[in-house]
Amino acid sequence: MIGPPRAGKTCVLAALEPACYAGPLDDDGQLNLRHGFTVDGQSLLSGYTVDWVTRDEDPHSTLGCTDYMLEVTVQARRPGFRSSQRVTTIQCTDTPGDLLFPKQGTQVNVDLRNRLLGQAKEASSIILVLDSTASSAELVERQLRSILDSITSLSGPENPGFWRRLLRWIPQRPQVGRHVPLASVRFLILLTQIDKLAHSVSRQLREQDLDVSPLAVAKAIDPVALALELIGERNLRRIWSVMGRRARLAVGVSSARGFLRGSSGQTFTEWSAGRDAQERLGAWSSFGVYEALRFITTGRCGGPVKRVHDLSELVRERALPLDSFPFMR
Ligand SMILES: Nc1nc2c(ncn2[C@@H]2O[C@H](COP(=O)(O)OP(=O)(O)OP(=O)(O)O)[C@@H](O)[C@H]2O)c(=O)[nH]1
Ligand SMILES: [Mg+2]
Repeated sequence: MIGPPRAGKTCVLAALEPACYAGPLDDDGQLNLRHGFTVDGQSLLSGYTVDWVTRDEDPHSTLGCTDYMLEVTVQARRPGFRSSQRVTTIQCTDTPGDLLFPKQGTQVNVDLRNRLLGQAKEASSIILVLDSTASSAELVERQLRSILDSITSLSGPENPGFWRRLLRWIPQRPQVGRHVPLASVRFLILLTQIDKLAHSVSRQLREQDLDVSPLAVAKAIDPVALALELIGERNLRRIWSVMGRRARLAVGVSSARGFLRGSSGQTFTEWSAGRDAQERLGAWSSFGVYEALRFITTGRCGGPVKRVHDLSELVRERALPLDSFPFMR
């Protein structure tokens, strides 16, 4: 999990487990995700959740790389067949934002950065987390190219994968500057804190006598158009260009804070003010977090996570992703 500082990486991680128990999210009933933390991370992440949801206490900025083991059970139900279960264990690394995306002048721990890049090079999935309400275009433009160069370069992996080990036996030219496609089979660009953006759009619409709830706004946002807006066509194309032939790229919007389901569609933040811990915990449910985990585990897209099938989709046709809202037409 990589992304600029304060993008919301830790909050998304903390919301993964509760998101799996928030209700019947898979409409077609074919997949069901459950997961549990199997090692040290467990109490830490649920502690963050409780403090944040019940008392609005922010998690501290992540200082080092922290590994969590997630165990995801995928239940496939097909009519006429006995349901089958597949358990996927994911080692997930939460990273400090300023390790890969330092602001200018920030001292970076180079050893830790290189270790993380080595890990990203071998990762089956990469989630690039971006705050949908903050401009990270400059940081991404400054850093993304060198990150992608490092994780696709042929030279110097600490722990080379099978093909890279094999390639070493074949006499070859010096590998400096040579690149291979990204080893990851899934790349998700996750645009977080969408509750804040949806809330402000909903307010603007109300001023124009359009009554659209924040949840309805969040559901109508086109993730790819928003990503184009946030980091630009060039950066999305950079990511596309390093993907392997069978790898999948998806863009999603999410909110770890979430919305109230049902008719009001308020954001959790506006609803929870002045309410006690018990009430808050009962009502809290994230948005798009479950779908992000489902993509990482199964490659399946849906809801607020959209797959990018072709380079031609990464074109900034519209000035604003809001143009794609059905109620704006
Ligand atoms: N409203 C809202 N705020 C959020 C959401 N997710 C995160 N935040 C806020 O965003 C801030 C940063 O969240 P973190 O999860 O700590 O961000 P991070 O990417 O882990 O940051 P670093 O560890 O510093 O790299 C905190 O103040 C959170 O309260 C969300 O879905 N909605
Ligand atoms: Mg963090």
